[in-house]
Amino acid sequence: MKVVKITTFAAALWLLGISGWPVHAEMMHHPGMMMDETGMIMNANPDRLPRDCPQISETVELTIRAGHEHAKKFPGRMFAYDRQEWNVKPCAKINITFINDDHVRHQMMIHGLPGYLYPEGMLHLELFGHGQLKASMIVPSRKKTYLVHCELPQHQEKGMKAQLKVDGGDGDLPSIPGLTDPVRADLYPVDWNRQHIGMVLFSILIGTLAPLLLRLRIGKK
Ligand SMILES: [Cu+2]
Repeated sequence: MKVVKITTFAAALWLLGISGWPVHAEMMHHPGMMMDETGMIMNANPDRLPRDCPQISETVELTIRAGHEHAKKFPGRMFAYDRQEWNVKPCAKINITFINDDHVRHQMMIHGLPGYLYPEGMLHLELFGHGQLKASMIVPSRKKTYLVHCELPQHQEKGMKAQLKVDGGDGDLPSIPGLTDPVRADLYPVDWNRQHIGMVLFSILIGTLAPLLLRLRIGKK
């Protein structure tokens, strides 16, 4: 009986395949997930109110850009969002336009949201390359700071970290480029032995003398 069921299922799938049913061409819809060739949206919430919100307090249009270009102002960083912090009112509806200015994959994930509205507590936007996506969310009323980041390997460490504050937030997150210090800063201690001191003094001497000597030579000519 089981075999018959499986065979019927396989036949149905095959029929769908040959009938040209546009299963591949269109955006894939799963509960809470939308995906096409440009990117993916998980857990968007344009209309369900958080339990603590009697109504939407404000509607905010937010454009968030991601890419290498935005990291140029942060020495040593590789990727970043165009802004590192956003502030909204309690129970705000946020219409997000997420733009990837790079040709590599980037995500914009917001963590710590209530699980009954956002499975696993997150909103997940992802672009497989250059392009843009739109998704909406409604934040709860609680005064809170939410983590916004890209979870691709090393992207957060390389600068793709930001924070979304509701009602001013409940603090700052560490290691946000240009905004907050890391919990533990990398240390590069110098061993100040005789050799090192000698090298530094020698470099200063050369650096001071070389231009002078050069000027003298040019003067003679
Ligand atoms: Cu990224």
